[in-house]
Amino acid sequence: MKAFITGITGQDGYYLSELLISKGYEVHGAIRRSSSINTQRIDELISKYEDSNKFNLHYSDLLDPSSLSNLINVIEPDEVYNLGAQSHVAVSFKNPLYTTQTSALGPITLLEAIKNSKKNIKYYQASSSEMFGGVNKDSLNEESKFIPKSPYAAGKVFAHDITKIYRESYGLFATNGILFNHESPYRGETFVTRKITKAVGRIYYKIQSKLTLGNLDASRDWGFAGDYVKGMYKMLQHNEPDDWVLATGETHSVKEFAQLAFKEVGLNWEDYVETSSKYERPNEVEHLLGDPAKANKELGWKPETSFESLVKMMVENDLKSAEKEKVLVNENLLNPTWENPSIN
Ligand code: NDP
Ligand code: GDR
Repeated sequence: MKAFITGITGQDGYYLSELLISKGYEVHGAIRRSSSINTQRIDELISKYEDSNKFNLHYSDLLDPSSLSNLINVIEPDEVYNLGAQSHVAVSFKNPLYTTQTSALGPITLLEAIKNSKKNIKYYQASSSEMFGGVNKDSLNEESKFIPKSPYAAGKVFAHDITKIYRESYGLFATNGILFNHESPYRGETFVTRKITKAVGRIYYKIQSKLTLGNLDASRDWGFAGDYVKGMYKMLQHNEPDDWVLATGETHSVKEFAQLAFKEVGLNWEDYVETSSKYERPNEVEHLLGDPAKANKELGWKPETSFESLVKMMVENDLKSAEKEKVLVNENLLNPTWENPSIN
């Protein structure tokens, strides 16, 4: 089996590649040319499979249609996982066109290439709980209404709809995985969970003094990325294409996440966390809670990692990296620039 993954350098790209390789797949991934190295998460896979055809990378971009259709023709994948996106909701307000183009044009280009190939290629679209908008405290499922609140979410709604349209119009095996937030030690450092656990590690080792966040009352249904990629895979093995929600069925506030993360190292979060409107969004998604019953019933999928284990896993990882950073800071080999908060 061959899989083609866009967004392979991202959090989910790493976990999905590992999973598919363990199942005997030949994995192909699209990477973007970048002025700085963007393969940190998958470097381990690159070197491990250097002498085999199990893990292969190709330059491409979701905004370069010819490169995507060429890759579909050359690789002849059995499955395409479209994970690529400008995935930061706050940044999508600053770069709305770019965000929408990657979210919307990428999927339609891939679906066209699959349709034109006349091969039975299965397609997975990375849909998002952000599409629901989080306007009340209801538990959300595949039937819930989409009320997008950001350019990111609006682009994802388009991609979700076009995936369904290609499924219904042309009989493509095109699925949408509506995934609620999922995190890990590989999570991007400007998403709130990782921003918190990175800061906890550095504060513990006294190379950071405070953590500045935005809306502490927002709540999310947070799961572990390693569990969620198993659900993506299961969707493409199902006998019929469809749409499925993956979530834990629990929601926690940003405040609760911070409280627990600081508690892991014996610190009181209130001594270190401050807030700034700089990290607030023009249109906030206040509350998200998912209902994974359909995925549980039809795919046999369930989350395996609790909220507490997730926080612990992320804190432990970031403690180890902060310990190494402290050595470099003490030897003046590293400038602790994280004291000046990033722009998102
Ligand atoms: P990341 O932000 O970690 O990774 C995004 C990936 O997309 C990176 O590989 C990035 O490349 C790539 N990318 C960005 N722009 C382009 C472009 N123009 N062309 C090609 N590739 C591009 O995201 P996650 O792994 O967390 O998420 C995977 C997908 O799932 C995304 O589509 C996200 O929107 C969606 N999603 C994520 C959820 C989550 O909680 N993690 C929940 C629901 C949906 P580079 O490394 O070069 O920047
Ligand atoms: P989200 O994730 O927007 O849910 O999108 P993020 O971690 O960025 O925000 C979660 C909530 O925390 C609040 N928040 C902060 N967020 C960030 N990034 N930085 C802060 O300092 C901060 N303080 C409070 C936010 O306002 C928000 O309410 C993620 C992405 O992975 C999307 O691609 C994906 O589709 C959704 O999850 C499901």
